[in-house]
Amino acid sequence: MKIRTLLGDITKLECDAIVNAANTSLLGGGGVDGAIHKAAGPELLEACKELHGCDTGQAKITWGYQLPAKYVIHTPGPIWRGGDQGEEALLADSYRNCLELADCHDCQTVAFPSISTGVYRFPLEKAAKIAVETIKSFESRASVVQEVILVAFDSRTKEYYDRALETV
Ligand code: AR6
Repeated sequence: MKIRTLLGDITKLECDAIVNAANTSLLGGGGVDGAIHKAAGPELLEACKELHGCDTGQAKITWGYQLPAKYVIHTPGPIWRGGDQGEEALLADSYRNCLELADCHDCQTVAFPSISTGVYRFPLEKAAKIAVETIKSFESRASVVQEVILVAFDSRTKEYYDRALETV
């Protein structure tokens, strides 16, 4: 399994699945969630309504509709509340559950945004390490997933990902 980083807009990627850093309502929001809904078109919101929300750290899947990606995997990451509310384990759960869902749906390539590090204020350095650790520990269990792309929307995020990939 290959892991790489990319600076760019996740809504433009032609991969089997892109991950959405959603909220527990799954009914859209700002940030990457807003961008994904805008690019996928209104059918995505209709599909999300049928899912009746999602718990933090869990994941649910829909089609990608107008997106170049076949599927969207929606996961609400944890809101950072200082670090003693199980945030690190919940962030790892988000990555792991998305990868398991992708594998079950025959996805070979999966792209992640930096879950929880925007509006949810999870510290970037910690989040990048958790992302890389969780993806690497999934490697031995992956039967279909061959490539994971960590998509950074800004260069600071990409630097933390690249550093984590070298050290974790
Ligand atoms: N492509 C890739 N990454 C992006 C894009 C994009 N088009 N747009 C933003 N990012 P955030 P969170 C980056 O706030 O912290 C929403 O309202 C962004 O720069 O989108 O998990 C949801 O509905 C940052 O690095 O997600 C929830 O209510 C990263 O994506 C809440 O925000 C995540 O930032 C979730 O907050």
